[in-house]
Amino acid sequence: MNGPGGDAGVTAAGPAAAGGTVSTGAHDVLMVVDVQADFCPGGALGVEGGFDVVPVINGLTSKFGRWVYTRDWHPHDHVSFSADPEFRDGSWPPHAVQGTPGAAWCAGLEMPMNAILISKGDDPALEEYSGFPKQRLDLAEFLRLRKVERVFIAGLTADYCVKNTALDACKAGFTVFVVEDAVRGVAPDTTARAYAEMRAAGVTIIRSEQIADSGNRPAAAYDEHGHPVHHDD
Ligand code: VGL
Ligand code: ZN
Repeated sequence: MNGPGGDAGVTAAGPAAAGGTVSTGAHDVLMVVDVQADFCPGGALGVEGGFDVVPVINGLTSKFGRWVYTRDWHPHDHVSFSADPEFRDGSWPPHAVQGTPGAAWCAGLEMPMNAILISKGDDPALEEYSGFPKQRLDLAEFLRLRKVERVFIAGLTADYCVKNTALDACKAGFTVFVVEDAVRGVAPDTTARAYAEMRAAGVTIIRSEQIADSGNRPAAAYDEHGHPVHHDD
């Protein structure tokens, strides 16, 4: 083996950025960000092409052994909601309200049974774009303890939650990939700036067809009796 996931020395900004292949393996996680009805066409904050990410993401899940799915999960009186929304940071229409159809997953999104679910934005007073929310579970530490080294990010929206998730993943020390054909943004200008910011932070932008599967998977966390297994490596 020659690096995380068993790929032959492919690292961030290396061959992958140049169009090469990245092989996923035991030290990788797929993070699927906010693929919810309200961010898809017809939803309160629907983005162009939002539905198109669903089949791409569904095609990626089998190439990973760990998955985190995040969802925006706002109370009805969330601080970001405006009666006269400008569709920018701090001025959104009510969206992804807990328990409403708009907060449900986009039609057709598949989810592995043992995916981790992160709900965020549920404090009325706090905006929480990132899938590494500062409250409660320390997701970065959770992933580190499970030997995760690389985070592959897909979902909605490029300019807000995907961007903030990718930047936080970088800050937490992970090698970060954003799968651009599995991502859509709110607006072209903010999306272009988001990609520039992510690149500057060290994120590698790739396409789903560059992602191959080494077949390596994380070691089992439980034995056949359902008891936790402790691995030293
Ligand atoms: C998002 C705007 C407001 C997102 C969430 O998921 O990117 N965007 N809330
Ligand atoms: Zn939101």
